Amino acid sequence: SHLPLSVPIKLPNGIVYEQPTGLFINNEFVPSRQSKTFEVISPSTEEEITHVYEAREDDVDIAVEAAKKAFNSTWKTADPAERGKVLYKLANLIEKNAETLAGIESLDNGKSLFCARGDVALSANYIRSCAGWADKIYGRLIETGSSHFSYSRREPLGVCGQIIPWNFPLLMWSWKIGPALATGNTIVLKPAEATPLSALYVSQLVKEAGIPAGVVNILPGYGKIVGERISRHPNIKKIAFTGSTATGRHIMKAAAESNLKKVTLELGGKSPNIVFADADIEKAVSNIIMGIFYNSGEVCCAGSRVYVQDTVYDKVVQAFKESSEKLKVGNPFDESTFQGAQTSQVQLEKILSYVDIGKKEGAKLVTGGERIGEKGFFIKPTIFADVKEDMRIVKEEIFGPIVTVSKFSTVDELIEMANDSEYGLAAGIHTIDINKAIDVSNRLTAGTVWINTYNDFHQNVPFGGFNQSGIGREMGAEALDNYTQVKAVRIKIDPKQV
Ligand code: TXE
Repeated sequence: SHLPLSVPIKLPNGIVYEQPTGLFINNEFVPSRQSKTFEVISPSTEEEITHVYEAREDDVDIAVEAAKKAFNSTWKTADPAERGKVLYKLANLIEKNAETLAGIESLDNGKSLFCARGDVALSANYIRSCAGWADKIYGRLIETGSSHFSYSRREPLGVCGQIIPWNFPLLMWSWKIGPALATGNTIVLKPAEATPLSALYVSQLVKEAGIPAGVVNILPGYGKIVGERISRHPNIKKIAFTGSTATGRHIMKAAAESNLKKVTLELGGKSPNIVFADADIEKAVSNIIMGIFYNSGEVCCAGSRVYVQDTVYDKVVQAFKESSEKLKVGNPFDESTFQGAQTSQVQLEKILSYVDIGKKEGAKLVTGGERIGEKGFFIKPTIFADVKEDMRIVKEEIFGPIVTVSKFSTVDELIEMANDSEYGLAAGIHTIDINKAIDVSNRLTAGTVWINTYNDFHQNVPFGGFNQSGIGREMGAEALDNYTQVKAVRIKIDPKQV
């Protein structure tokens, strides 16, 4: 293949930039060993954007070797403040390139610029937060009596494998690399095959920020090839994955069967978003819209099951329908677009198949349920009401702009319905009653509970799943725990020598 290592791309917002196409290993872009490439398409036009090099098993081995060398020679023992310094620089560079990055995300993923700009801001904030943590990683001094001096330290794990999905390519990159780098680990990361462009673009910024060669390695490629090799690699000490529950389960098995690498998983969800009769209905409706239609519904914690108290049920369904029908869906680069394209044809078809399933199951289609146009993967915001709790559209993660609305009367009945899920990622509560809000949030099986808000992230607030929604937490102090291991040191004090 004669694919150049970078190609000029003109974004629909007018920005022209150079897109790297190579694997990023040892701070250089290189062709894959086997010179294979794959096509990257724009979900909003279905046209080819470019090809990029496709990593294979042999490339993984080379990248792991580079990461291992960088870990042992520089990064593990670097002055923690130095790690912080380069991460601060990286955060600044992300901000400096914000419009280009947002454009790349919109082009590659199909999401609206409105959503993409939010991702870029969250990513920069999170990398900056990790920069701040870098020199504040502490062990403990443990009092064990006068015969010993005991303390613990938190040490990095080594080379970490990271596999990310296509719904938030840049944001998931930041959630993965931030805590790993702050704590002194090195990285081999695989972006999703559908959306490799932003991770390659920011690799230039990684180098520019002064992160040493080999610390961050980026390998675009397929899950079954690169992902599989990462999951089973004997020199990778930890794997962090975001994606489907099925693939997460598979990765955990691969980690166990190889070298028992530590595993953190951020998986699917079917999160309840609850509206009590006393809620501010207008605000609640705007939050249930943000909950399910933000990012075209491709959000692991999407509020995909809405529960409305019986006395306001009809009113809420009506207001939800009217507001949803006003949402602007279409060209992600149009400044007024709220919802862009779904990321792939496979997803488009999966989502539309659930529309048929819902209809067959006898749910009431309130609005939407169709593709928009014939070019680009656009779907109308879709609401099913009057659902039964055992319907597949209520049980299974659809991962698109489709929501079900159920009715409840008592809190006990609500809790039972809301918690009846194999997942447990997030939940939303809308009420003006503080007692109800706290009581219900305590009783929900969810890693995050949003009260009178939804899909509302902050870099210092941990995020992750109960049940089969995951293992471990991202962001906040908790994320650092997943990237360090505790070493206990015990020194015997010999009184004779005093
Ligand atoms: O996910 P996969 P898919 C859910 C969502 C979606 C469904 C299927 O419901 O409709 O999953 O999407 C890599 N070893 N979510 O098939 O397979 C793959 O290359 C190692 C929710 O795209 O989980 C990509 O980089 N890696 C989710 C990443 O895993 C493998 C986000 C995610 O792809 C692999 C995405 C393997 N054997 C999908 N197979 C969320 N929680 O946000 C694939 N991969």
